[in-house]
Amino acid sequence: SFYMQCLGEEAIACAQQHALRSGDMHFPTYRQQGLLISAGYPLVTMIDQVLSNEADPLRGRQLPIMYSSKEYGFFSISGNLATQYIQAVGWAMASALRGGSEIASAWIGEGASAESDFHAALVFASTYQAPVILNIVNNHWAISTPEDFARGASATFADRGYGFSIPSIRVDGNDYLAAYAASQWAAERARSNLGPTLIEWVTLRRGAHSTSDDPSVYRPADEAERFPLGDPVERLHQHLAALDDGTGTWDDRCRQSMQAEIDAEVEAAFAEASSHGSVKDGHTGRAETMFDDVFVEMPRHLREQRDQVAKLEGR
Ligand SMILES: Cc1ncc(C[n+]2csc(CCOP(=O)(O)OP(=O)(O)O)c2C)c(N)n1
Repeated sequence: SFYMQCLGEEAIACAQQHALRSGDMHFPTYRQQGLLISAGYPLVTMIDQVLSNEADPLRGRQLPIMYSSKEYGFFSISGNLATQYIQAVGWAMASALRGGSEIASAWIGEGASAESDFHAALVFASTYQAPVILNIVNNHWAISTPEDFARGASATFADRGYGFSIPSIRVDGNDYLAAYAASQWAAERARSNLGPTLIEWVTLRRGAHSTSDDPSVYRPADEAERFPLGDPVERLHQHLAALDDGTGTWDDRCRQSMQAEIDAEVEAAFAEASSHGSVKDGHTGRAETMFDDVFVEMPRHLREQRDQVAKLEGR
């Protein structure tokens, strides 16, 4: 029913996932599905949620693309943007207070960085030297609003960190190796008690904002071709091809066969998830499950309502 792509910004989340460890926690927006995919979270389960079928792990309580997996270090996505920042900083402060080595990673788009939660989070991150990575994904668009609107008088989004004495850098987000190296550096700083690091990732949203958006009405059709940082997948291919010493470790043939393998994997995952049904054919979670997981001990009146729903549905 609804989907949001990360086309053109895949390198950032995919690379950062490999710089963090099990036990760390990401506080993502809807545009970091790469964190889950590169951590090996099952594609079938992601598609189950997109189809809102009976196997949806969140049982229809979230928007289709708002995943949640504590086990994979992926905090439940909130539709209220910028909340991720204060939650991540609070989580990182708690980790430090416990004497733990786990770090947090906060995610925000450049548009949402104009929210007051962003600035409140930076005050606390700086004051308490919280072990957190503060990611700003500057993909140049906040739906139809260009990035310079949210940036205002600042030269860059990274500049915002300096006012809080937070080390802040701007990184080519379409270079997978740079995304990995910068993430590793920031993670290492957090783990060594050197506090927060702010990273502005420069990239481009190549697709629509969401399936409800039509970018052709507000931006040029050839923007992606003209973007100087290119495409992250193409650039990773070029990095790998440059390492090939003629023995065929990575060339166009390898790329084609890997592409075919991945296409087949996605198609198979889609077929498997579709076999669990979808919201369209009525194979959704049972209505009475809406009462589960809310109270440790469910109050009597809710137990009664749950039983009434089950009865109405013939169970
Ligand atoms: C607090 C809040 N305000 C407004 C919205 C509506 N909204 C959803 S996405 C979006 C644009 C966000 O742009 P940006 O932060 O640049 O992230 P991007 O979508 O480009 O990844 C807006 C305004 C929201 N979800 N939450």
